[in-house]
Amino acid sequence: MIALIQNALKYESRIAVKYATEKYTYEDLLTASEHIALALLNGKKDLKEARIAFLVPPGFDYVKLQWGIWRAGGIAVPLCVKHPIPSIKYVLDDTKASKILYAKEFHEFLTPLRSAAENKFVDIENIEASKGTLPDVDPQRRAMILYTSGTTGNPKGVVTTHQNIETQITSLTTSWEWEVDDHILNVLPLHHVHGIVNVLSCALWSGACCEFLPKFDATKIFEIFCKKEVNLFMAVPTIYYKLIAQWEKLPQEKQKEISAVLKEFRLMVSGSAALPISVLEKWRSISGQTLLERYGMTEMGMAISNSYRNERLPGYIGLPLNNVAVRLVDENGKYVSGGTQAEIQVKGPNVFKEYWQKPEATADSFTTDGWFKTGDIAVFENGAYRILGRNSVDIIKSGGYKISALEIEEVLRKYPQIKECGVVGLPDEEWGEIIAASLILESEKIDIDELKIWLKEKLPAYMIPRKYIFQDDLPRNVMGKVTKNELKKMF
Ligand code: MCA
Ligand code: AMP
Repeated sequence: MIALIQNALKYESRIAVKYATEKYTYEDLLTASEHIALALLNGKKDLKEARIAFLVPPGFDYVKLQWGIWRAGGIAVPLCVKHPIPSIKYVLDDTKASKILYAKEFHEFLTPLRSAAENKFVDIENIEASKGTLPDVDPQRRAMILYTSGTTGNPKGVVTTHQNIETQITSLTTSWEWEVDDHILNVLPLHHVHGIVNVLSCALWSGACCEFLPKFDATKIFEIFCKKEVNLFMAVPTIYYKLIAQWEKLPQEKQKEISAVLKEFRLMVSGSAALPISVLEKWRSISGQTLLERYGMTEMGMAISNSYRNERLPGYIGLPLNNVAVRLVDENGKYVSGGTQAEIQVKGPNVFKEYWQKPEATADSFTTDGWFKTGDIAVFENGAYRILGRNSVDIIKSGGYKISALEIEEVLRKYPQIKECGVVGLPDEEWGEIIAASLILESEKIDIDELKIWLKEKLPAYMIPRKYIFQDDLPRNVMGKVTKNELKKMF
């Protein structure tokens, strides 16, 4: 049996999932996921790694589907509840999902896709009971596909096995000393590792409680915290920035109440993007908590982390987690020692299996001796790693999301009034980076509000450029390639 599910047998009567006033035990989760698994199998012995996509809001349904798919031997493909149809279609086509399980609220939204393959789409309320036995799923088998943007082509499906996920979970549950009595609030999207592995799966591995707040809302987060049940929180730096802004707006009495509650937390973690020292310090003054910053990637879960017990260095990501080997390698493939900046490379059972049906991209992302090339540039100094940036300007991190400038440019170029464009990320304290586009127009004028409406149908909201300039031509080098660092200066 999959270790995460086997583990749950130990905690049957404990609360696994909470959402508003709804509470579900581990026993509820085991029963509901078995029901889903048997229904998906529908008399078959094993789904044999069929890709099963699911589109449901964060909550008990999400977890029962994820576990049900795994228990039937399928590959779980979580879809983002905020993505527009073209992004959803891309994932369904790329994975060749054999079933798409969805919550009622998405029925209408999915109409354009459903009409072409009605029998693949299943409203989860209509899942019918079936009898049978569940397969024994080997830990080396593929478990999940999550999509990530890169510097070439379309987003790639990152395939992790049950073994990969188990290692990603246990390196965190041991390092951050997860306990059975922990109670975490999950406000993160559930199509990325941060929300799925670090928060949800670590909680469930530990017999702890994962409470969901499906939509980020600073006021509601503080309300939940003030009930004094939650003792753990993990988020991207933008969320801490927004919580600080919200706290600052409150009357003094309320501020005091919230600060007193926050001081009692066991642990607060930040990651997915660089944590500005200003945010770390402000949050410390509000909450008494020194955020634990860690570093990870969809392809490997978490690799490097500040210490749970010892001093946490602001601006640094810490040291490799247990079971994770890390080295710094320069552009000539030479291993560098302390003080020199170079690429982070990672090896270990946490590292993904492959990019879905992209053997060349998979091979390119590893060295010949099996190290995963992260593309992140770091330095080792003062006894810890510090991230300096990435080896590509075309990868933008905004609100913790990894975004490809090239993907946005490709869509912009399809707009009738746009002849050419260049997209960059500009430093921003709240979002990490904000997306900016330089447009070269076919016509004299363009209505940016109309362009944004058009873009919203094609791209997730977090990929829509927020700043625009208009140019006659983009800055280029002698080879004709757009010089993005020059372009950044022009904003
Ligand atoms: C939204 N808005 C933005 C952006 N996103 N503006 C600028 N830049 C952006 N990136 C604007 C919207 O247009 C809207 O403005 C307003 O903010 C609210 O939009 P909404 O979609 O409701 O945003 P939100 O819910 O407030 O989102 C903020 C967020 C979200 C909660 C910080 O970005 C988020 O959940 N980020 C986490 C992503 C994550 O989990 N990444 C982990 C992947 P208007 O009202 O004017 O239209 S990385 C990972 O997994 C690795 C392994 C790792 O290391 O963790
Ligand atoms: P994703 O592909 O969405 O999983 O994002 C992974 C990327 O997020 C990494 O390659 C880093 O560039 C970035 N990242 C994650 N954690 C941190 C951190 N603590 N500091 C700086 N960058 C980070």
